[in-house]
Amino acid sequence: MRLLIIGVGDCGCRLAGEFARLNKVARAKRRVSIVSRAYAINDDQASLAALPKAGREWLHPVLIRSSLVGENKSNEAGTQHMRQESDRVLTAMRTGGFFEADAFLLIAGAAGSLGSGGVPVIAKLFKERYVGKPVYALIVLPFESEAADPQYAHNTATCLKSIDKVTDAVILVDYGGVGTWGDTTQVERMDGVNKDIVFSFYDLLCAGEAVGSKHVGAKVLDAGDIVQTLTGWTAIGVGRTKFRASRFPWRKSRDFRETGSETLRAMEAMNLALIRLSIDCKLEDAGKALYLLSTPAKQANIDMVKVLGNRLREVAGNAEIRDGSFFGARGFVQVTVVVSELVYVEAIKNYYDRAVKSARTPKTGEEAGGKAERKTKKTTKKKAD
Ligand SMILES: Nc1nc2c(ncn2[C@@H]2O[C@H](COP(=O)(O)OP(=O)(O)O)[C@@H](O)[C@H]2O)c(=O)[nH]1
Ligand SMILES: [Mg+2]
Repeated sequence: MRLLIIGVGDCGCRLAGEFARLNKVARAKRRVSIVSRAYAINDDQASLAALPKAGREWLHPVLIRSSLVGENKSNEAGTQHMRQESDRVLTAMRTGGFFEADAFLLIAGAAGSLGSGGVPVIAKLFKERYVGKPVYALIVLPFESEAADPQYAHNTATCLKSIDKVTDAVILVDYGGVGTWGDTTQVERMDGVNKDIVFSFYDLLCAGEAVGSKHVGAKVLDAGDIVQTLTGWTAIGVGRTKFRASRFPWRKSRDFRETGSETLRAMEAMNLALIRLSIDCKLEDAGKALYLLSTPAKQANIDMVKVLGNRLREVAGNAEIRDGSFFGARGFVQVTVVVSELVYVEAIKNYYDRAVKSARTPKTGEEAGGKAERKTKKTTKKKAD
Protein backbone atom coordinates (compact mmCIF):
# COMPACT_ATOMS: atom_id res chain seq x y z
CA MET A 1 0.00 0.00 0.00
CA ARG A 2 1.24 3.44 -0.86
CA LEU A 3 0.36 6.38 1.36
CA LEU A 4 0.32 10.10 0.88
CA ILE A 5 1.49 11.39 4.25
CA ILE A 6 0.52 14.75 5.73
CA GLY A 7 2.08 15.66 9.05
CA VAL A 8 0.82 18.78 10.80
CA GLY A 9 2.53 20.58 13.70
CA ASP A 10 5.80 19.56 15.35
CA CYS A 11 4.85 15.98 16.16
CA GLY A 12 3.13 15.40 12.81
CA CYS A 13 6.06 16.81 10.84
CA ARG A 14 8.64 14.69 12.62
CA LEU A 15 6.59 11.56 12.00
CA ALA A 16 6.08 12.55 8.35
CA GLY A 17 9.88 12.86 8.13
CA GLU A 18 10.19 9.36 9.56
CA PHE A 19 7.79 7.99 6.95
CA ALA A 20 9.87 9.58 4.20
CA ARG A 21 12.96 7.99 5.69
CA LEU A 22 11.23 4.61 5.87
CA ASN A 23 10.35 4.92 2.20
CA LYS A 24 14.04 5.28 1.44
CA VAL A 25 14.72 2.08 3.38
CA ALA A 26 11.89 0.23 1.60
CA ARG A 27 13.17 1.28 -1.80
CA ALA A 28 16.74 0.31 -1.02
CA LYS A 29 16.06 -2.99 0.75
CA ARG A 30 12.84 -4.24 -0.77
CA ARG A 31 12.62 -2.30 -4.02
CA VAL A 32 9.16 -1.04 -3.23
CA SER A 33 7.74 2.41 -2.73
CA ILE A 34 5.39 2.86 0.23
CA VAL A 35 5.09 6.64 0.41
CA SER A 36 4.06 8.61 -2.68
CA ARG A 37 4.95 11.85 -0.93
CA ALA A 38 5.17 13.20 2.61
CA TYR A 39 4.11 16.75 3.37
CA ALA A 40 5.22 18.41 6.60
CA ILE A 41 3.03 21.40 7.44
CA ASN A 42 4.12 23.76 10.18
CA ASP A 43 4.23 27.44 11.08
CA ASP A 44 7.67 27.04 12.59
CA GLN A 45 10.51 27.33 10.11
CA ALA A 46 13.20 26.17 12.52
CA SER A 47 11.27 23.01 13.25
CA LEU A 48 10.86 22.26 9.53
CA ALA A 49 14.54 22.91 8.90
CA ALA A 50 15.48 20.47 11.66
CA LEU A 51 13.76 17.52 9.97
CA PRO A 52 16.18 14.70 9.13
CA LYS A 53 17.87 14.65 5.74
CA ALA A 54 17.35 10.97 4.91
CA GLY A 55 14.32 10.58 2.68
CA ARG A 56 14.16 14.29 1.82
CA GLU A 57 13.40 13.36 -1.80
CA TRP A 58 9.90 12.46 -0.68
CA LEU A 59 9.48 15.03 2.06
CA HIS A 60 7.99 18.41 1.18
CA PRO A 61 7.99 21.01 3.94
CA VAL A 62 5.08 23.45 3.76
CA LEU A 63 5.63 26.60 5.78
CA ILE A 64 2.43 28.44 6.68
CA ARG A 65 2.19 31.87 8.31
CA SER A 66 2.66 31.81 12.05
CA SER A 67 -0.49 32.03 14.05
CA LEU A 68 -1.87 35.49 14.76
CA VAL A 69 -3.35 34.24 18.01
CA GLY A 70 0.23 33.98 19.27
CA GLU A 71 0.52 32.18 22.56
CA ASN A 72 -2.88 30.54 22.42
CA LYS A 73 -2.06 26.83 22.43
CA SER A 74 -5.61 25.57 22.24
CA ASN A 75 -6.99 23.08 19.76
CA GLU A 76 -9.52 25.74 18.68
CA ALA A 77 -6.74 28.20 17.84
CA GLY A 78 -5.12 25.50 15.68
CA THR A 79 -8.40 24.81 13.90
CA GLN A 80 -8.95 28.47 13.19
CA HIS A 81 -5.40 28.94 11.99
CA MET A 82 -5.55 25.97 9.64
CA ARG A 83 -8.83 27.19 8.19
CA GLN A 84 -7.23 30.51 7.36
CA GLU A 85 -4.24 28.80 5.80
CA SER A 86 -6.01 25.95 4.03
CA ASP A 87 -5.79 27.52 0.56
CA ARG A 88 -2.06 28.00 0.97
CA VAL A 89 -1.71 24.40 2.09
CA LEU A 90 -3.70 23.00 -0.81
CA THR A 91 -1.71 25.09 -3.29
CA ALA A 92 1.58 23.89 -1.82
CA MET A 93 0.38 20.32 -2.25
CA ARG A 94 -0.07 20.69 -5.98
CA THR A 95 3.37 19.12 -6.39
CA GLY A 96 1.61 15.79 -6.32
CA GLY A 97 1.73 12.33 -4.91
CA PHE A 98 -2.06 12.14 -4.95
CA PHE A 99 -2.61 9.94 -7.96
CA GLU A 100 -0.16 7.20 -6.93
CA ALA A 101 -1.46 6.96 -3.36
CA ASP A 102 -3.95 4.33 -2.21
CA ALA A 103 -4.90 6.42 0.82
CA PHE A 104 -4.07 9.56 2.80
CA LEU A 105 -2.54 9.42 6.25
CA LEU A 106 -2.76 12.60 8.34
CA ILE A 107 -0.55 12.76 11.43
CA ALA A 108 -0.57 14.93 14.56
CA GLY A 109 0.03 15.01 18.28
CA ALA A 110 -3.39 15.23 19.96
CA ALA A 111 -2.30 17.50 22.81
CA GLY A 112 -0.81 20.28 20.69
CA SER A 113 -2.52 23.09 18.87
CA LEU A 114 -1.73 23.30 15.17
CA GLY A 115 -1.73 19.54 14.51
CA SER A 116 -4.51 18.73 16.94
CA GLY A 117 -6.83 21.40 15.55
CA GLY A 118 -5.53 21.41 11.99
CA VAL A 119 -5.70 17.74 11.04
CA PRO A 120 -9.52 17.54 11.25
CA VAL A 121 -9.75 20.59 8.96
CA ILE A 122 -7.53 18.99 6.30
CA ALA A 123 -9.24 15.61 6.69
CA LYS A 124 -12.58 17.20 5.95
CA LEU A 125 -11.26 19.03 2.90
CA PHE A 126 -9.70 15.84 1.56
CA LYS A 127 -12.81 13.78 2.18
CA GLU A 128 -14.79 16.24 0.07
CA ARG A 129 -12.24 16.71 -2.69
CA TYR A 130 -10.92 13.22 -3.17
CA VAL A 131 -14.02 11.10 -2.93
CA GLY A 132 -13.25 7.39 -2.91
CA LYS A 133 -9.77 7.63 -1.45
CA PRO A 134 -9.68 6.68 2.22
CA VAL A 135 -8.53 9.32 4.69
CA TYR A 136 -6.81 7.94 7.78
CA ALA A 137 -5.36 9.69 10.80
CA LEU A 138 -2.47 8.70 13.02
CA ILE A 139 -2.97 10.46 16.32
CA VAL A 140 -0.33 10.45 19.04
CA LEU A 141 -1.71 10.83 22.54
CA PRO A 142 0.25 12.86 25.09
CA PHE A 143 2.75 11.31 27.43
CA GLU A 144 1.58 10.40 30.90
CA SER A 145 3.53 13.32 32.37
CA GLU A 146 1.70 15.81 30.16
CA ALA A 147 -1.79 14.44 30.53
CA ALA A 148 -2.36 16.23 33.84
CA ASP A 149 -2.13 19.62 32.11
CA PRO A 150 -5.74 20.73 31.60
CA GLN A 151 -4.94 22.40 28.27
CA TYR A 152 -3.39 19.18 26.95
CA ALA A 153 -6.33 17.12 28.19
CA HIS A 154 -8.77 19.53 26.61
CA ASN A 155 -6.90 19.60 23.28
CA THR A 156 -6.69 15.81 23.20
CA ALA A 157 -10.40 15.33 23.91
CA THR A 158 -11.40 17.93 21.32
CA CYS A 159 -9.08 16.47 18.69
CA LEU A 160 -10.39 12.93 19.22
CA LYS A 161 -13.97 14.11 19.10
CA SER A 162 -13.61 15.92 15.80
CA ILE A 163 -11.17 13.62 13.99
CA ASP A 164 -13.40 10.60 14.43
CA LYS A 165 -16.16 12.16 12.35
CA VAL A 166 -14.10 13.19 9.35
CA THR A 167 -11.86 10.18 8.73
CA ASP A 168 -12.31 6.54 7.74
CA ALA A 169 -10.07 5.30 10.54
CA VAL A 170 -8.02 6.75 13.38
CA ILE A 171 -4.92 4.86 14.46
CA LEU A 172 -4.21 5.78 18.04
CA VAL A 173 -0.76 5.72 19.57
CA ASP A 174 -0.35 5.91 23.31
CA TYR A 175 3.17 5.61 24.55
CA GLY A 176 1.99 6.24 28.08
CA GLY A 177 4.95 6.19 30.39
CA VAL A 178 7.70 6.78 27.84
CA GLY A 179 9.78 9.86 28.60
CA THR A 180 8.87 13.24 29.99
CA TRP A 181 8.51 16.28 27.85
CA GLY A 182 11.23 18.79 28.66
CA ASP A 183 13.98 16.62 30.07
CA THR A 184 17.37 16.69 28.40
CA THR A 185 17.24 13.36 26.63
CA GLN A 186 13.76 14.09 25.32
CA VAL A 187 14.76 14.73 21.73
CA GLU A 188 16.65 11.46 21.52
CA ARG A 189 13.87 9.54 23.19
CA MET A 190 11.29 11.14 20.98
CA ASP A 191 13.35 10.13 17.99
CA GLY A 192 13.33 6.53 19.18
CA VAL A 193 9.60 6.61 19.83
CA ASN A 194 8.95 8.06 16.38
CA LYS A 195 11.02 5.38 14.72
CA ASP A 196 9.07 2.70 16.62
CA ILE A 197 5.73 4.21 15.67
CA VAL A 198 6.55 4.43 11.98
CA PHE A 199 8.33 1.10 11.83
CA SER A 200 5.16 -0.70 12.89
CA PHE A 201 3.78 0.15 9.42
CA TYR A 202 6.78 -1.17 7.51
CA ASP A 203 5.76 -4.75 6.69
CA LEU A 204 2.11 -3.83 6.34
CA LEU A 205 2.83 -1.24 3.66
CA CYS A 206 5.48 -3.32 1.86
CA ALA A 207 3.53 -6.60 1.70
CA GLY A 208 1.16 -5.73 -1.14
CA GLU A 209 3.73 -3.68 -3.08
CA ALA A 210 6.25 -6.49 -3.34
CA VAL A 211 4.19 -8.42 -5.91
CA GLY A 212 6.38 -10.27 -8.40
CA SER A 213 9.46 -10.13 -6.22
CA LYS A 214 11.18 -12.70 -4.06
CA HIS A 215 9.36 -11.28 -1.06
CA VAL A 216 5.92 -12.57 -2.04
CA GLY A 217 4.56 -15.06 0.47
CA ALA A 218 1.88 -17.72 0.15
CA LYS A 219 -0.92 -15.20 0.47
CA VAL A 220 -0.62 -11.54 -0.38
CA LEU A 221 -2.11 -8.94 1.91
CA ASP A 222 -2.71 -5.97 -0.35
CA ALA A 223 -4.06 -2.44 -0.15
CA GLY A 224 -7.62 -3.74 -0.62
CA ASP A 225 -7.34 -5.92 2.50
CA ILE A 226 -5.96 -3.04 4.53
CA VAL A 227 -8.70 -0.66 3.35
CA GLN A 228 -11.33 -3.28 4.23
CA THR A 229 -9.88 -3.58 7.71
CA LEU A 230 -9.18 0.02 8.70
CA THR A 231 -12.41 1.38 10.20
CA GLY A 232 -12.91 3.72 13.14
CA TRP A 233 -10.67 3.48 16.20
CA THR A 234 -7.67 1.34 15.38
CA ALA A 235 -4.56 -0.09 17.03
CA ILE A 236 -1.44 -1.53 15.44
CA GLY A 237 1.32 -3.67 16.92
CA VAL A 238 4.41 -5.51 15.79
CA GLY A 239 6.23 -8.39 17.47
CA ARG A 240 9.47 -10.02 16.48
CA THR A 241 11.28 -13.14 17.67
CA LYS A 242 14.58 -14.59 16.54
CA PHE A 243 14.89 -18.02 15.04
CA ARG A 244 17.47 -20.28 16.56
CA ALA A 245 20.11 -21.33 14.06
CA SER A 246 19.34 -24.75 12.66
CA ARG A 247 21.22 -27.60 14.29
CA PHE A 248 21.65 -29.23 10.89
CA PRO A 249 22.04 -26.39 8.42
CA TRP A 250 23.17 -28.74 5.63
CA ARG A 251 19.85 -30.57 5.61
CA LYS A 252 17.42 -29.44 2.94
CA SER A 253 14.22 -30.31 4.76
CA ARG A 254 13.80 -29.62 8.42
CA ASP A 255 12.31 -32.18 10.76
CA PHE A 256 9.03 -31.74 12.59
CA ARG A 257 10.73 -30.56 15.76
CA GLU A 258 12.37 -27.68 13.98
CA THR A 259 9.17 -26.77 12.17
CA GLY A 260 7.31 -26.98 15.47
CA SER A 261 9.71 -24.67 17.23
CA GLU A 262 9.54 -22.18 14.36
CA THR A 263 5.77 -22.16 14.61
CA LEU A 264 6.10 -21.51 18.33
CA ARG A 265 8.36 -18.56 17.55
CA ALA A 266 5.73 -17.14 15.22
CA MET A 267 3.17 -17.51 17.98
CA GLU A 268 5.46 -15.68 20.41
CA ALA A 269 5.84 -12.90 17.87
CA MET A 270 2.09 -12.56 17.60
CA ASN A 271 1.70 -12.45 21.37
CA LEU A 272 4.32 -9.71 21.51
CA ALA A 273 2.46 -7.78 18.81
CA LEU A 274 -0.73 -8.03 20.86
CA ILE A 275 1.02 -6.85 24.01
CA ARG A 276 2.58 -3.96 22.13
CA LEU A 277 -0.56 -2.69 20.46
CA SER A 278 -0.30 1.07 20.06
CA ILE A 279 -3.26 1.60 22.38
CA ASP A 280 -4.84 -0.50 25.12
CA CYS A 281 -8.14 -1.86 23.92
CA LYS A 282 -10.59 -4.66 24.38
CA LEU A 283 -9.77 -7.09 21.61
CA GLU A 284 -13.10 -8.89 21.90
CA ASP A 285 -14.75 -5.61 20.85
CA ALA A 286 -12.86 -5.33 17.57
CA GLY A 287 -15.04 -5.56 14.46
CA LYS A 288 -12.09 -6.02 12.10
CA ALA A 289 -8.58 -7.37 12.43
CA LEU A 290 -5.66 -8.48 10.32
CA TYR A 291 -2.33 -10.17 10.82
CA LEU A 292 0.66 -10.28 8.59
CA LEU A 293 3.36 -12.87 8.99
CA SER A 294 6.84 -12.05 7.85
CA THR A 295 9.40 -14.85 7.78
CA PRO A 296 12.42 -15.90 5.77
CA ALA A 297 11.14 -17.92 2.77
CA LYS A 298 12.94 -21.03 4.03
CA GLN A 299 11.26 -21.08 7.38
CA ALA A 300 7.72 -20.42 6.23
CA ASN A 301 5.24 -23.20 6.81
CA ILE A 302 1.52 -23.61 6.47
CA ASP A 303 1.12 -24.38 10.15
CA MET A 304 2.33 -20.94 11.17
CA VAL A 305 -0.41 -19.09 9.34
CA LYS A 306 -3.04 -21.48 10.68
CA VAL A 307 -1.84 -21.27 14.27
CA LEU A 308 -1.69 -17.47 14.16
CA GLY A 309 -5.19 -17.31 12.70
CA ASN A 310 -6.55 -19.51 15.47
CA ARG A 311 -4.87 -17.39 18.11
CA LEU A 312 -6.27 -14.13 16.76
CA ARG A 313 -9.75 -15.63 16.44
CA GLU A 314 -9.45 -16.68 20.07
CA VAL A 315 -8.73 -13.18 21.36
CA ALA A 316 -10.71 -11.15 18.83
CA GLY A 317 -13.70 -13.45 18.52
CA ASN A 318 -16.05 -10.91 16.96
CA ALA A 319 -13.68 -9.59 14.33
CA GLU A 320 -13.70 -10.21 10.62
CA ILE A 321 -10.10 -11.33 10.13
CA ARG A 322 -7.80 -10.94 7.13
CA ASP A 323 -4.31 -12.32 6.80
CA GLY A 324 -1.27 -12.60 4.61
CA SER A 325 2.33 -13.69 4.58
CA PHE A 326 5.43 -12.09 3.29
CA PHE A 327 9.09 -13.07 3.02
CA GLY A 328 10.63 -9.90 4.38
CA ALA A 329 12.47 -11.25 7.40
CA ARG A 330 15.95 -12.68 7.80
CA GLY A 331 16.76 -14.83 10.81
CA PHE A 332 13.62 -13.78 12.59
CA VAL A 333 9.86 -13.92 12.38
CA GLN A 334 7.80 -10.79 12.61
CA VAL A 335 4.06 -10.44 13.02
CA THR A 336 2.04 -7.27 12.45
CA VAL A 337 -1.42 -7.10 13.99
CA VAL A 338 -4.08 -4.47 13.30
CA VAL A 339 -7.30 -4.38 15.28
CA SER A 340 -9.94 -2.01 14.06
CA GLU A 341 -13.52 -0.88 14.46
CA LEU A 342 -12.94 -0.78 18.21
CA VAL A 343 -16.07 0.06 20.12
CA TYR A 344 -14.60 1.12 23.42
CA VAL A 345 -11.19 2.59 24.09
CA GLU A 346 -10.53 3.38 27.73
CA ALA A 347 -8.03 6.17 26.98
CA ILE A 348 -10.55 8.08 24.87
CA LYS A 349 -13.16 7.93 27.57
CA ASN A 350 -10.60 9.07 30.13
CA TYR A 351 -9.72 12.12 28.06
CA TYR A 352 -13.37 13.04 27.56
CA ASP A 353 -13.94 12.72 31.31
CA ARG A 354 -10.82 14.68 32.18
CA ALA A 355 -11.68 17.48 29.79
CA VAL A 356 -15.18 17.75 31.23
CA LYS A 357 -13.93 17.80 34.82
CA SER A 358 -11.10 20.19 34.21
CA ALA A 359 -12.02 23.46 35.87
CA ARG A 360 -9.51 25.58 34.04
CA THR A 361 -10.77 24.92 30.56
CA PRO A 362 -13.33 27.42 29.34
CA LYS A 363 -15.56 24.79 27.74
CA THR A 364 -15.99 21.06 28.06
CA GLY A 365 -14.34 18.88 25.44
CA GLU A 366 -17.71 17.87 24.08
CA GLU A 367 -19.04 21.39 23.64
CA ALA A 368 -15.83 22.68 22.15
CA GLY A 369 -15.52 19.66 19.88
CA GLY A 370 -19.06 20.04 18.62
CA LYS A 371 -18.56 23.72 18.04
CA ALA A 372 -15.29 23.24 16.17
CA GLU A 373 -17.02 20.61 14.08
CA ARG A 374 -19.93 22.86 13.17
CA LYS A 375 -17.59 25.71 12.33
CA THR A 376 -15.55 23.47 10.05
CA LYS A 377 -18.69 22.38 8.30
CA LYS A 378 -19.75 25.97 7.72
CA THR A 379 -16.46 27.08 6.22
CA THR A 380 -16.10 24.12 3.96
CA LYS A 381 -19.67 24.56 2.83
CA LYS A 382 -18.92 28.18 2.04
CA LYS A 383 -15.88 27.04 0.05
CA ALA A 384 -17.89 24.51 -1.86
CA ASP A 385 -20.38 27.23 -2.79
N1 LIG B 1 5.72 10.82 19.65
C1 LIG B 1 5.99 12.11 19.51
N2 LIG B 1 5.25 13.01 20.17
C2 LIG B 1 5.55 14.32 20.00
C3 LIG B 1 6.58 14.76 19.15
N3 LIG B 1 6.63 16.13 19.19
C4 LIG B 1 5.65 16.50 20.04
N4 LIG B 1 5.00 15.42 20.54
C5 LIG B 1 3.85 15.42 21.43
O1 LIG B 1 2.80 16.13 20.76
C6 LIG B 1 2.13 16.98 21.68
C7 LIG B 1 2.34 18.42 21.30
O2 LIG B 1 2.07 18.57 19.97
P1 LIG B 1 2.97 19.46 18.98
O3 LIG B 1 3.13 18.69 17.74
O4 LIG B 1 4.20 19.93 19.67
O5 LIG B 1 1.97 20.68 18.77
P2 LIG B 1 1.68 21.53 17.46
O6 LIG B 1 2.99 21.89 16.86
O7 LIG B 1 0.91 22.70 17.95
O8 LIG B 1 0.84 20.66 16.58
C8 LIG B 1 2.71 16.66 23.03
O9 LIG B 1 1.91 15.65 23.61
C9 LIG B 1 4.10 16.13 22.71
O10 LIG B 1 4.59 15.26 23.69
C10 LIG B 1 7.34 13.77 18.45
O11 LIG B 1 8.25 14.05 17.67
N5 LIG B 1 6.98 12.48 18.66
MG1 LIG C 1 4.20 23.69 17.28
